[in-house]
Amino acid sequence: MEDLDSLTASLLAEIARTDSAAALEELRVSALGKKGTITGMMKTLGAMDAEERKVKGAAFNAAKDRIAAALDARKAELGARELDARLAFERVDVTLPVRHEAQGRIHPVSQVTEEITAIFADMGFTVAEGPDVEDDWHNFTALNIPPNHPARQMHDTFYLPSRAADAQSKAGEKGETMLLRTHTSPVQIRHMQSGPPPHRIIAPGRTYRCDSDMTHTPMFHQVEGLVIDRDIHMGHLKGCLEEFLRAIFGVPDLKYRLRPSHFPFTEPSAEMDIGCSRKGGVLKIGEGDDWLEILGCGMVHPKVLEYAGVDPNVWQGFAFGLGIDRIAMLKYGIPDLRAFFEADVRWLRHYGFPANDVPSLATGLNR
Ligand code: 2U9
Repeated sequence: MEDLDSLTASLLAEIARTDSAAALEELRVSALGKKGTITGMMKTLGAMDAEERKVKGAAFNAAKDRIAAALDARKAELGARELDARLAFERVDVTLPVRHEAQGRIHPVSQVTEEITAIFADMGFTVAEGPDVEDDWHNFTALNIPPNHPARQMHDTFYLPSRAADAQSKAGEKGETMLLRTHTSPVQIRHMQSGPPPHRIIAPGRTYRCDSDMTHTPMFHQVEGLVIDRDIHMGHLKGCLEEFLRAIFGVPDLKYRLRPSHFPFTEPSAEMDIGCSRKGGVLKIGEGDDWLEILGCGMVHPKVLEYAGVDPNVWQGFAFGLGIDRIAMLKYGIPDLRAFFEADVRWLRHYGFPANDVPSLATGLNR
C-alpha cells in the first residue's frame, strides 16, 4: 500500500507540474495506459487471495479514479489558459480612432450618385439597373427614335464591332443591332416591360457616346427617373424636381425656371435651369441673375408607353434625365471633366471623400 500511496502522490505532483496537453497525454498513458504503472498494479490483483484482492482492489481503483480526475482537471485548466492567451493575443481595440490617412477615397461620381439616390429614395423611388451593352430597339426604337431619326446620329453611338457594318440596314429590328447604351432610358423600358404600373424608379449608370473634348468624355454618368401612375401631370414633375434640386445643392430658397424643349421620348418636354451668379469667376448656385442648365424632363410620350406595354389611356407619367458628372463638377467646384477618368490618386485624394462619409438625408449630404 505504501507503494501505491507514494506512486499516487508522485503522479499527482507530476500532473500539477505538467504544462502542455501533449505532456499530460504522455503522463496519462504512462500511468493508466495498457502498460501503465497503475494498470500494472491492477494486474497483480489476479495473484492475490480473495480478502487481499478486496482491500487492494478498492485501493487501486480509488487511486486510479483520483489520477484520472486530476488528469481531467489539469487538462481543463490548460485548455482555459490557452484560450485566455489566444484571446489576449487576438484582442482588437474597437475604441481606436479610424485612420483616415490609411484609407482609400470615394470618387466624386460615386459620392454624388449616392447623394442623388438618397434624395430620391426619400421620395419613394427605387433604383433600377440594366445592361451597358444594349440592343437598338431598347436604346432607340422603344424611345420613339425610329431608324434614320437625326437623334441616332446626334447620340454618336458606339456600335459593337461585329455588327457595325449592318448597323444602319438592320436598325429598328428588335434586338438585331448591339451598341453601348447612349442613355439609361432603356433601363426604364425594360423595367416597364417587367411588371405592371405604377412605377417610381431612378436609373443611374454609365452611358457612352463617341465624343471627347473639354466637356465630353466617351463614357459619362447619367441618372434618369420615371414615374408612371394614374393622373400624373406636369405639376408632379415640377414639385419632384424642385425638391430634388433644393436637396442636392443644399439651397432652401432655390431660384429655377422650366424652359420648353424637345425630346423624342417626352411630350411636352422641358429643360430646367437654376439661378446662379458668376461674380469674380466664382460660381454661386441657386441665386443671381444668370441661368445654369441642369436637366431635361417631360411627360412620357404615349408611343413610348405603348412600346413598353403600358396603356397610355390609363397610365401617364413623367421622366427626367441629368448628367451626374456635371452635377459633381458644379457641386464640388471641380474644373476639368477629363480628370474624373484619369485615375490620378493625387486628384482623388484632393476631390475624393472618406469611405465612412456615406451620404444620407439623416447625416446630411454636404461636407
Ligand atoms: C423613358 C421615357 C422618357 C428621360 C429624359 C432627358 C429628358 C434629358 C439629358 C440630360 C443631360 C441627358 O445626360 S444628358 O445629356 N436627358 O434631357 N432625359 S427626359 O426620358 C425618358 C426616359 C425613359 C422610358
